[in-house]
Amino acid sequence: MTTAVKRLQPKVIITCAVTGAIHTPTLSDALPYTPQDIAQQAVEAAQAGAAILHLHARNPEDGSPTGDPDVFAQFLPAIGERTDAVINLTTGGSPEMTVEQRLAAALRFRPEMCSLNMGSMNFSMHLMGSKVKDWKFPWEKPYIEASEAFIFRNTFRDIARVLELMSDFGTRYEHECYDIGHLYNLAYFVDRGLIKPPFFIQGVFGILGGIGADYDNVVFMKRTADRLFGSDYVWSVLAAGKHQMPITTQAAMMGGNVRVGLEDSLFIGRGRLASSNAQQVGKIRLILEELGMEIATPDEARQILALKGQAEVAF
Ligand code: KMH
Ligand code: ZN
Repeated sequence: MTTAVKRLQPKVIITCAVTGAIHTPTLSDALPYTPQDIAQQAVEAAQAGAAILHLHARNPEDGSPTGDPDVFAQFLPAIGERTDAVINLTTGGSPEMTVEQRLAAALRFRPEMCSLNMGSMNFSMHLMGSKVKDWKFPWEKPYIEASEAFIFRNTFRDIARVLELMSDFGTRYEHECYDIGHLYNLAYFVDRGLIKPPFFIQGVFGILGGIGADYDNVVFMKRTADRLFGSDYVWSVLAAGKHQMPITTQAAMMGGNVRVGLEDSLFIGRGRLASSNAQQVGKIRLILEELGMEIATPDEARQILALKGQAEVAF
């Protein structure tokens, strides 16, 4: 333990968010949406170094987001058979889903992890795709445009409900915090004993409606989390679009973990679309290893995050 980086964090956990609900098929041919493609890209991302796979489902015919557990069932077993990566299911879903729809897959499959969004907010992607003339599917343009009026609902009661409904399953959370206030919402639940350490905070930077992807903001969020939670939390960062690689690299340099994947950015470099999720995982892995950091295996991530283990899921 001679370097500052090693003192702060021996291994870095890479999460890959494989498809999400923000981007649409026209924006990138690489965005997976059939169960086969989601499974294949997830497995390849794990092989490239992702210890955690954050997963959404999409309708196989047109790539529109869905929370239907029957669609998740078409790719979860295939991923579980082919990799030992930690499966983390979304409970954020998409703008068009109710909180119940967002939770359905996590309730059925009882994964090792699920996301838990820590506050309500504007969440807009209406600036995306302004240059697109021909959309592959009719749902895409209205979906993107409607997000200008979207409120991403995560009230205290909603969060409490997720915690209550998931409490018997031993699932732990990726606490998505899109602004400093969301850390205080998390502290509210920690103070009431409803969330136990070590909890995994995913700082989200650069969503229109959330905190901006600025280096000062990353420092501010980390300092606030340190003040509120001391050593009770494990920190990770994602950043949207072109900010993905610089901001996640900064977070890792500060002792944090990182999330990449086509859910968060479709790009691999300036103006260059990524060819796959694995390409982004490979890039951040290379950057971190060149900086002298080591990448956590799935079992090391399980240990760091006190997860229940792959044998305890229901798929
Ligand atoms: N798309 C990310 C910015 C969720 O799935 O719960 C947020 C997200 C939400 O990952
Ligand atoms: Zn997500």
